[in-house]
Amino acid sequence: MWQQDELALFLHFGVNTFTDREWGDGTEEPSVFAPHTLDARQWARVARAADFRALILTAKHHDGFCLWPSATTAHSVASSPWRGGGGDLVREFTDACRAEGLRAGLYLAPWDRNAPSYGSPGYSDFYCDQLTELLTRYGPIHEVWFDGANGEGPNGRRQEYDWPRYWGLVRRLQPDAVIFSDAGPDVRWVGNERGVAGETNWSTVDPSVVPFPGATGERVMDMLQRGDPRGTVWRPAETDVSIRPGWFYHPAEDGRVRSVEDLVELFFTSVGRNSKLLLNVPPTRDGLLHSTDVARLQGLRARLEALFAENQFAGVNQGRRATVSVADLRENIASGQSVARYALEGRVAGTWRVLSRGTTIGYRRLDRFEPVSVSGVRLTVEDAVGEAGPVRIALF
Ligand code: FUL
Repeated sequence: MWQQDELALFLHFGVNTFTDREWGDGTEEPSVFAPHTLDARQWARVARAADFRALILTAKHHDGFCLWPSATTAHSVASSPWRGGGGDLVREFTDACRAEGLRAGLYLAPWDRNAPSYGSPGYSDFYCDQLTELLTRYGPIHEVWFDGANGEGPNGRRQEYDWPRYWGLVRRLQPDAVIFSDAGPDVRWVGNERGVAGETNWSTVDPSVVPFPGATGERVMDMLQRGDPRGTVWRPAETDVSIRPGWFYHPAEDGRVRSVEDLVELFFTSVGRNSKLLLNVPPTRDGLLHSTDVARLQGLRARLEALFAENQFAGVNQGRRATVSVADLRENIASGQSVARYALEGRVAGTWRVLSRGTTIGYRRLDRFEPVSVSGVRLTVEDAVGEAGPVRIALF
């Protein structure tokens, strides 16, 4: 289900939105947080209209400012002028998601540049208390997003994160939540923030190569990007990327929102490569998604609907001709992933011609080629791990 959702919306929002920064340093006055016309329903409505199925909000970023009234710190919306200090954005967000029939997810940065305890064992207690609030007050949380970033806190110390404890807590409080972090345990990072999954992308990984979130090195990045067919655990890749240059809203970037063509390209390099796309669309200082971003999301939806309007596969294989330029291939991932190399051929003027070649398929593989008139199509699995099951083919 997580992967079938295909599209999720990432919302970076907080004090950075008002200070025009990407990483706050934790000294921001809560008074800067004043999104006067904030409407989380608008976020969810826009997401739903664009066919996104889930949303993930930065409940706390590295600046430590909490978007909910946390008992763990005064550094939160409760100390801000928003809703007279009585607001709870996590509540408004989760309510809005549910009202629109969408799944709600939360990001809680472990790296906290405000918490005085950061860099000492006590911080893990503090962090777990925050997680507990988020996972017990707001109903079902679909995904918990753990950022591996591990910088210095207010007293110059780094924190040793206790991942098994954090993940264990999520398991206990929200057993159905999907846990994201660099290396899993449930879903993995795709290894870059450019929106590009590996051409070869296995949903399985070797966990020993990525021993902890934030681990770096060529082998680690390669494992995140491509997975491993001999991998022992199922951890499909999530592709997180922003619709703007930054993760947070900056007025100076209003002219640099990704074009519809660019978003379609992202769809092909993420969803079309066996990955889920987590697209960041940051709310503005008004607390709304910007009209340009909204128009681009609508444009993406319209383009995808037009592109995938009518599957030509059955028709051409029963003798009709059709001009096609996109192939949509799918394995039944309920029984795993096995195709390691394939060739897709079309019957063109009586002879078989290769339309596309590739390695992995997985949940979904999208290939584009020059428009060609075909009267039949066939797929050859040239290499597989174990026994390859049936591959569903659609042509557009
Ligand atoms: C990174 C963070 O440092 C960025 O600010 C952003 O939140 C991105 C999604 O993850 O690790």
